[in-house]
Amino acid sequence: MKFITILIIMLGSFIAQAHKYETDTMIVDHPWMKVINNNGAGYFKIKNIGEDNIHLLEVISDSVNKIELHTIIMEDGVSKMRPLKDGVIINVGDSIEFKAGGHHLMFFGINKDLGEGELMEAIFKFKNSNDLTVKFKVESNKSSHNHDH
Ligand SMILES: [Cu+2]
Repeated sequence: MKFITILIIMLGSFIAQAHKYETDTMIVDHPWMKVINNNGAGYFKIKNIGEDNIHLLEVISDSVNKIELHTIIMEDGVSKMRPLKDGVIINVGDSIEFKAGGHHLMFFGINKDLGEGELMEAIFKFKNSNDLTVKFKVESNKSSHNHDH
């Protein structure tokens, strides 16, 4: 019984969560976000399937006053957030996961009412390729994010 329950939860979350954005050179998999008051954090996985390195410079959105790319570093045994001012480079064939405890987006000043499960549009800006519009799905209720695609 427990197994079946878990299976149903997993299937349900798979159907509800799976969304991705694919171009000739990259796959952005399952962008999702947590919202806390007017701020939030964004997560996704980006894979370079092209023949050149990809340089993600920034992410912008009409729904957010300011978006920063952050990473988390350990300093004297304490984890601290640091802005990635030069963006992030994804080498050919590599993928980078933006996740809790690692690289992530910070959303400062969300100016739109976003309920659980709703989508927020954002634009990824790259140094060497076209902009990519994606939608972050609000999943604030999730404490962790364990699922397979
Ligand atoms: Cu941060």
